[in-house]
Amino acid sequence: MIRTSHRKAGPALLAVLALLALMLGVAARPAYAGADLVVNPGLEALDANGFPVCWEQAGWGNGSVNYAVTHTAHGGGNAMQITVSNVTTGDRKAMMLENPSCAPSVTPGHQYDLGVWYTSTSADTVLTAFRHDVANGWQYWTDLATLPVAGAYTQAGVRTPVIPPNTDQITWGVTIYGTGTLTTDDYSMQDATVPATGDVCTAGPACTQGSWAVMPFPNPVRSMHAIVLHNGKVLLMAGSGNDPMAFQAGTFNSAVYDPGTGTFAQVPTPADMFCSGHVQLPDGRVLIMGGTKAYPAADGSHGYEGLNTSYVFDPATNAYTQADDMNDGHWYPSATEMGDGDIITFGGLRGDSSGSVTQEVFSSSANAWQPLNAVHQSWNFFGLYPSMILMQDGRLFYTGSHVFGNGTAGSGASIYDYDANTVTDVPGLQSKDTRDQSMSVLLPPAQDQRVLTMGGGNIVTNVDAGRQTDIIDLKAASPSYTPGPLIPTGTLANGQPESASQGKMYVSTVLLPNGQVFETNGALHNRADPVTEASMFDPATDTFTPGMATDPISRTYHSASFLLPDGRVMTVGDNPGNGSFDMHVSIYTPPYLYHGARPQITGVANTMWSYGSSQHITVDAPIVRAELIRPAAVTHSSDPNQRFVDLPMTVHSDGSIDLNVTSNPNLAPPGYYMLYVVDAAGVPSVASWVHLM
Ligand SMILES: [Cu+2]
Repeated sequence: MIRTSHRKAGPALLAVLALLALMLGVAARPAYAGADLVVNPGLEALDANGFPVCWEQAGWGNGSVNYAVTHTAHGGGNAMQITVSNVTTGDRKAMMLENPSCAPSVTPGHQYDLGVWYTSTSADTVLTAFRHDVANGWQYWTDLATLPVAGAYTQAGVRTPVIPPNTDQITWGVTIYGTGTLTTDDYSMQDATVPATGDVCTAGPACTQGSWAVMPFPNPVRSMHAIVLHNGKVLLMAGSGNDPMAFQAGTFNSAVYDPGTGTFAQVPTPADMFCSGHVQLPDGRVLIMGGTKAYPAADGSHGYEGLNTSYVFDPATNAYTQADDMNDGHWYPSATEMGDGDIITFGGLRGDSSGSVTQEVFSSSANAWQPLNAVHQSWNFFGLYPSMILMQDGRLFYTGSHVFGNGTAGSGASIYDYDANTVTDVPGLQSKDTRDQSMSVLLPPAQDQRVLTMGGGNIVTNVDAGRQTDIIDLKAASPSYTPGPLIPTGTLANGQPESASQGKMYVSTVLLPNGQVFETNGALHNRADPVTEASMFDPATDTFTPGMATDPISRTYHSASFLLPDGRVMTVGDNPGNGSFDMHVSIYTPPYLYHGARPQITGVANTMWSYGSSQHITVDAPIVRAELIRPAAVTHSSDPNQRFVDLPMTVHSDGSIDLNVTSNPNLAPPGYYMLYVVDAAGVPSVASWVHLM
């Protein structure tokens, strides 16, 4: 270990090294490879107060804490010790000082291997990183690994995610948030960037735009609901399929599609699950709540009415079984899994077709909906299919995306705190009354806690759908939307380009395993005027790349797009105003599948994953990223559970990898996930399924 070479290395030397690396190009071995970028890594240099130079004591909360320099070191004479007792809130850490001469300099796009020797009597520790944004200063970046209890000195190592743009320095350290003693020593940080392989794409436009194929077999059901199952198949639910004749006849449909064989298995469907809510339970079964009790009466005496019934679909048997009833009817309810595995449901229309303000909670452990008096009630009407996204602190973000008409009162977006039972308006959503059938998505990685809301119209006023997008950072103390880039304009059915003010409703977004967000589908007006346009949104730069290949089939109302385990995107549905339903299945092959051999996950030591654990996998080629992507459960452009959770890596000398699983279930609610690895060219593996509990 180079113990002192960087102690005097100020910004100037680091800048020279960085410049040298730039001149050599990223493809060259970085000039400082192998050098330890940590200043005073062995903690041997002490300041006037006897604390290690370039290190600081940080943290918040109650309890008592003692920082000390101990001579029971791993190497040399000093180590840092933090002893914590009687803590109920907060955390403590010894961090690198956030100043230009102490914080390690980094290059955006590179990855770094971090190491630290430690002993710990507490399981409540986490290696935490902060980044310096050249525009906005120091900010929390991400948690990287939980350190297991260790009685003797143990080395923890983790590879950072790719350094985000506009980052010039990072700091990191080990946080302790429970009772115990943590001792650390001999920190290390090395640039681990591997040269990118050459571009081998020979597929012409598909190299940059991807390509679409319309499958030779039709969808057997008018599916407006699509749920990816942990056996890799897709549950397509129609119920009556928005067909009043089928409803009258009691003809309800669903089918399970096998992407491997292109075959469909019809599933007996006991109720009209048209316009129900749905979400995967922690054990991989699918909970379905509500649906259609009645279509509007011909005499106008009532509108759509919501069922209060609920069913569970089991992928092992391809069958529905009835669960107990909810407290209220819900037609177009939301369904969000919470960190404890319970499901919370909001909104929709009741059995008498009025709006439901009854919040419902399904206890996954009790396998039952909870009685009304056991559920906090805000008595707030969140609307129809309100997009409710779980935040890392357990609160819910209502993004403003919804179905039918105007936004909610106030700013049109809010945060609901279930425990405190408070609803707080969130400012900044543009044109909240034209976000009908917009799309919201938690951007990759979930650790960044940023949500993108895009497009939308209004089926009542039927104004042109807009191009507006809004982005929010939910880590902020008082989160507020800010305008994002405009959705690229597309082409209307008559071949005319959209005007500069025309955008889309019925937008779909799909989180891809390379960390990009594919945007497709949409129309200018209520069930009319499809827009041909697809783009790629990059969360690292908040920009759209327009001109992706477009689906040969128009996809508007009641369409859905979602990620298949093999890394392709499946698209179904379209239900225009004439009442027809498109039965074609389209598959999008993203550009990354034209760029050479895919890395393969050759082994997953254990497919049952626990929070805060480290999971061993083997791969057949060097990789730069690994993540969990939650399988889709989408309807009406809405999948509030869609998320991409980074798995910081520890790479061993034999090429095998340990993946560090977040300790926070709110970042990755329990259930089955698709595990992907991605190589330096951005090419992902096929997913392996893991069960996080
Ligand atoms: Cu609908």
